[in-house]
Parts: sequence; structure tokens; C-alpha cells
Amino acid sequence: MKRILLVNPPDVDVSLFDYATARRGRANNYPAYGLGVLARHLMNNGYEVRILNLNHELLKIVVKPEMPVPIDYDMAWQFILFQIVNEYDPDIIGVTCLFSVTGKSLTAVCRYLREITVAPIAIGGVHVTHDVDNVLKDTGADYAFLNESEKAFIHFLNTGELYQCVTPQGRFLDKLPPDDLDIIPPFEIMDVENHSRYGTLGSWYGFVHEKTRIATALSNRGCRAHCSFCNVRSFNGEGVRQRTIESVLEELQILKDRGIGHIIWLDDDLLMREERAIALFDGMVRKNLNMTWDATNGVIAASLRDEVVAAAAASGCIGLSLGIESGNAEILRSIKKPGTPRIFRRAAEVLKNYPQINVRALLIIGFPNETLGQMMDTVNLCEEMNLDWHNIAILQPWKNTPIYDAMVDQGLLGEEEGKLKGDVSPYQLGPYSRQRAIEQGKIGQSQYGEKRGGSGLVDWSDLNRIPATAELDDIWFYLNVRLNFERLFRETRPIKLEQQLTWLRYVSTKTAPDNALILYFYAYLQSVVLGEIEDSVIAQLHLRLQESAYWREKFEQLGLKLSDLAFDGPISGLGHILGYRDSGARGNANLHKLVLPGVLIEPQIAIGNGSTGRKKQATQYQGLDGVLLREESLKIAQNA
Ligand code: B12
Ligand code: SF4
Repeated sequence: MKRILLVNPPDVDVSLFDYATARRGRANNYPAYGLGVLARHLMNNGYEVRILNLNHELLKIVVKPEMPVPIDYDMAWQFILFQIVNEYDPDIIGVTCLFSVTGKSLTAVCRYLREITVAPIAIGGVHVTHDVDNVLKDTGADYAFLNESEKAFIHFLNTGELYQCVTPQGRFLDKLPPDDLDIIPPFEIMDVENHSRYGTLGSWYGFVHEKTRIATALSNRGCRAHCSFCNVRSFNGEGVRQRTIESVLEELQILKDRGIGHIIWLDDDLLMREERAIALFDGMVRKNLNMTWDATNGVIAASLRDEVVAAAAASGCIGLSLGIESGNAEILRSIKKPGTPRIFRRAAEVLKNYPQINVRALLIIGFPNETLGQMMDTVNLCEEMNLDWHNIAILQPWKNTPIYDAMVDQGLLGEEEGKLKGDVSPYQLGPYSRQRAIEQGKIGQSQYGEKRGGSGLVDWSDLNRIPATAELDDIWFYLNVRLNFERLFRETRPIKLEQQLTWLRYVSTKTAPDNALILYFYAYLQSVVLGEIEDSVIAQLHLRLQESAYWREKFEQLGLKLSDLAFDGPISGLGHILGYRDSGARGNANLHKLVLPGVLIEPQIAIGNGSTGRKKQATQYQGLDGVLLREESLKIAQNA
């Protein structure tokens, strides 16, 4: 019998790894689901399999309190890999690579394997498929399997014949697509229940209790749409293929039995065939799974009908991302997004009835020839829709997508993949890591030749202007302040205020404790929801403003002052940046005497209004079991 070792490389290579973030438990740590699918097929065919999730094993070491900071990153994963290869002595090693951002890490792992074993190396996954020749050359692998290749891989192991595969010797491109999707990964060999102990998964990790175990599940493959910037169609092919509901429910039950309390759907198009989605969610209720779930990958707005959202909410949905990308009809058409501003508004109307679901808009700026006015259309639509948060990305043209090819044709792309002519980064960091890199001046020096965005203000005077790519960081900053932070001053719904407090508590302690803007608004929300601001938050904010010229400059631009959180005083600032009229001074908050900083829209909620207000908010909240918000609400109510 052949022994197969399947390896998931560290999420990023040493140059992008952030020790401090990882030690706070905030590095990505997903179960290697794709390898799990492969493993189950292999086991069904009589092979012996081990899965090594190097990212997970590495994070286990990094978060140990006794570990020196920083550890020798490369030596640590090499040691783990060496031990297992030595002990297991596999006949063949399969290495996966989902994201291009993991590409360098894949290369490092394959090259190290070459040094320590003669076992053949096969690679696969989205990144491998989309840049196969370069990846094969860089990694020195023996076989690069393309697309969904579980069947092709097993056929190769059984017969030696190659399908959907490129090797240094040739291309074997005939297809052997999978015919059985009702496959449940062998979670028992994946340590699935422990991933969320060492890192984070999905966008709503801050909303579940920190002891809740989180895992991923897949119910559909592919997507009905064909957005021009997306790799899904070129990887999974046309349309959507669905697992049977019974098989998905069985998978959830297994996860539940392993102690998982929250699920992140891996689907690209979770709501495809709305009646199926409803049947799946109803099945979760019938099975009494009592789990919460979120769809970190965007769902398609057209499917957000009331019956669908009602069933989702009843089955434990606490978070949905909504793929919007742009609020401009022309841009939406040009990128072939399945949605129009009218459809997005309609979805927002439905979602308003389910405030327990925290909804995030996925947005992109920097499409080819996108003007400032078109970006403003996005802002206006989002302000109208009033969703809970906006994940704004700068366009990242991935190889093997229509937008990539079009940008090459238009001369907008440089030689290297994703390198916009001398400007934006090919592989972006998360938004707050990126902001940190800008603050620390690292982006200007990065190996990718990124340019630091200007630190100045955006000139919005000519809305027909197509901004230079170097301006996109500043535009991102403006949009982020306007869509995510400024709107907090207008939020009055207790359940939403508590959700925002929970979210900012999480990002200000785990994701970006160095981000002064987040700290400032976290303090503001504490005052509104809890009636007081923790001294430690003020102290941290004070420290950040003292030590960071970047944040002092940003605060000055926005008219924000630390003193706003402590004294009465005149309001200034934020408004002139955000385009609002100055409504003059306000003050007289009790407790910490919080005065709202320079946003020029009156808050519609009393600040620091004492225990009655707190009790009221707590009892109004109808959360789901296991959701931190609810526990916090009860705690507040009890203390009040
Ligand atoms: C779920 C998902 C996520 C999840 C979690 C992913 C996870 N690690 O579990 C979250 C939401 C966190 C996420 C984040 C991001 N994602 Co994402 N994500 C996906 C999604 C929708 C599904 C992936 C999946 O689990 N598929 C199911 C499993 C079963 O498939 P699989 O892993 O590919 O494995 C199969 C085959 O590839 C093959 N295979 C895999 N390995 C091997 C190895 C061997 C040896 C063999 C033979 C075969 C083989 O066999 C398996 C069975 O068929 C894909 C889209 C897609 N359809 O692939 C995008 C996708 C991978 N994501 C993408 C992007 C861009 C991102 C982000 C950069 C977005 C952002 N701007 O932040 C981040 C990056 C996160 C990071 N590392 O920093 C892009 C990647 C493009 C690229 N070239 O890098 C994709 C393709 C979507 C798109 N828009 O184009 N993502
Ligand atoms: S809707 Fe999402 S998954 Fe589907 S093609 Fe568009 S971006 Fe890709």
C-alpha cells in the first residue's frame, strides 16, 4: 500500500509573517479542507494518508507563551516537516496552495522537501492551476495537478496515467473531473477542532465566544456568476455543482460531535437555488445542530429574499458578506457583477428585518479607468444601504481572470503577475496590516516594489478624474473612515451598537491594537453602549498618538483629538474631510464627559446615559446561543 503525505504550507512565507499578530491569536488558521477532500478519496481507494497542516503546527509553537519572539520561522516549520517525513517515510507527497499570497511559502516547502527526501512531489490548488509553468519551475515539483483534481490524482496513483497535470516533461491536459461531491473530509486526522485555538477563521471570529470552536464546511462548488476579477470560473468551471443536503448535514453533525460550535461556509455561491438553501437551513434546525454560522465569502444579493434570510437566521446565521464591489451601474456591468444598485438596495431592505445578522459589504476600488465620481457612487449606495461594515479592497488582478487579460491588453499591468505598472502591490496584506506597513514606511521598501500612498488628503474636486494607483491607499483610508467609522456616530439601534462594540473590541485588541482610529472609535462606542470608557483604552490611544507621527497626522487631518474623549470642547474636523457641514460645538456628556469629535452629524443617542439605558439595550438584544454579544449583554444587564 502506498503512504501519502499531504501538506498545507504555512499561510505566508517569513517575509510576510507577523509575529505579534500571530501571538495575539490573529493569524489565519484554516483546516486544510481541500486536502481533507483528497484524503477521503485516497482512503476510500485503500491508501494510507496523513495530513500535515504546517500553518497550524507552526502557530501552535508561535503562540506558546514561553517561545522567544521572534522564533526562527523557517527553522520551525522545517523541523516539523523533517520529523514527519523521517518518521512516516511517504511514497509520495502532495502539497496544496490555495492563495497566490501563499505561493512563496509553497516554493520554500517544496524546495526543502527536495533536500530531505527522494519521494516525488505533487502540487495542486488554485494558485498552482493559475500560474502552473512558473510555479512548477519555482517549486521544482514533479507533478502539478490542475483544477479539481482528486480523481485525476487517484487515477495517477492507481495507473500511472496523467490527466489534468503538467510535469517538467509535458502537459497532460485531458480532463478527469470529479464525479462524487458527497465527500466528507476525515476530520479525525485533521485536528479540525483545534484550529481556532491558535488562529482565526473567517470574519466573525470576534462575535463568537473565544472558547467556541470554529471549522469550515462546503456545500457547493463553483458560482453562477462570472465576475471579471474572479478566479472561480477558470478554476471550478461553469456554474454550480451541489452536494446533497443529506451529505452536508451529515458533515455538520460530525463537526458538531467533534465540539464545533460555529461554521464558516467555504462556498462561492451558498444561496444558489434558493429552495435548496432554505431546505439546507431548515435541515440544520430540524437536526437541532444549534451551531452558529457565517458566510465570509460573499453571497449573491439577488438571492437574499425574505424566506431565505429568515431560514438562514433561524439556522444560526450571525454574519453574511454581500458581494457588492461597486455602487456604480456602469462599473458593475463592466465587471459582470451579478447585481445592480436596485438589487443591492432591495437586499438591504430584507436584511434590515434581521438585525441579529451582522452584514458586511465587500467592495473593490481601483477598477481600470474608475473615476472618483464612480467611487463616490459606491459611497452613496453604501450609505443608503446602511449595512454594518464595509471590507474595502484595492483591486488585485489575479492571473487567469478576464480583468487581468484586459489590463495587460490596455498596458496597465507590468511584467510580473498583479504588478500594476510600478504601483500597487501584487499581494495585498489585510487592510490593517497594510495600514501598519504604510505607517511603518515598509510598503515603500517592499520587495514587491510597492509605493507608499501619499499621506495627504484626497483631492475630490474633480469627480471625473481617474486617480493614480498611488492615490488608492489614501482613497481607501477616506472610504474606510467614512463608511465604517463616521457612520457609528449615527447608529442608534442597540443591537447594532453592541455588534459594533464587539467588533471593535476584537479588532482593537487582536487585529490592530496599534491602530489609533480603531481605538478612538472603540472608546466612543464604549461610552455609548457601556456608559464609560476603560482607562486602558485611553492609555493605549494616548501612547499610539505619542509614538506615531503617522497617526498624529491622520488625527489632525480628521480633526480628532484625544481630548475629545475627556473634555467638553468645540467640534471640528472630520466633517470637512467627509463633506458635511459644520454643526458647531456640543458637549455635556457625563461620566468621562465625552464630546463627540469632529463628525458633523448630531449623534442620535444619549452618551453615557447610565444604567437604565444599559439595561434597556441588553434586554432588547436577541442573540444566538454562544454569541459573545449576548453574553456581554447579559453581563452588562446584571452589573447595571
Ligand atoms: C473559502 C475561501 C476563502 C476563505 C478560507 C479559505 C481556507 N483556507 O479555507 C477565506 C474567506 C478566508 C478566504 C480568504 C481569501 N481569499 Co479566498 N477563497 C475561498 C474559496 C471560495 C474556496 C476555497 C475552498 O476551500 N475550496 C474547496 C476545496 C475543496 O477546494 P481546494 O482547496 O481548491 O482543493 C481542491 C483542488 O484544488 C485540489 N487540490 C488542492 N490541493 C491539491 C494538492 C494536490 C497534490 C492535488 C493533486 C490536488 C489538490 O483538490 C481539491 C479537491 O478538488 C476560493 C474560491 C475557489 N472556488 O477556489 C477563494 C479564493 C481561493 N480566494 C481568493 C482570494 C483572493 C482570497 C483573499 C486574498 C481575499 C482578500 N482580498 O482578502 C483572502 C486571502 C486569505 C489569506 N490567506 O490571506 C481567490 C484566490 C486568487 C488567488 N490566485 O490567490 C479565490 C480563488 C477566489 C477568487 N475571488 O478568485 N478565501
Ligand atoms: S459572485 Fe463571487 S464567487 Fe461568483 S464570480 Fe463573482 S466574485 Fe466570483
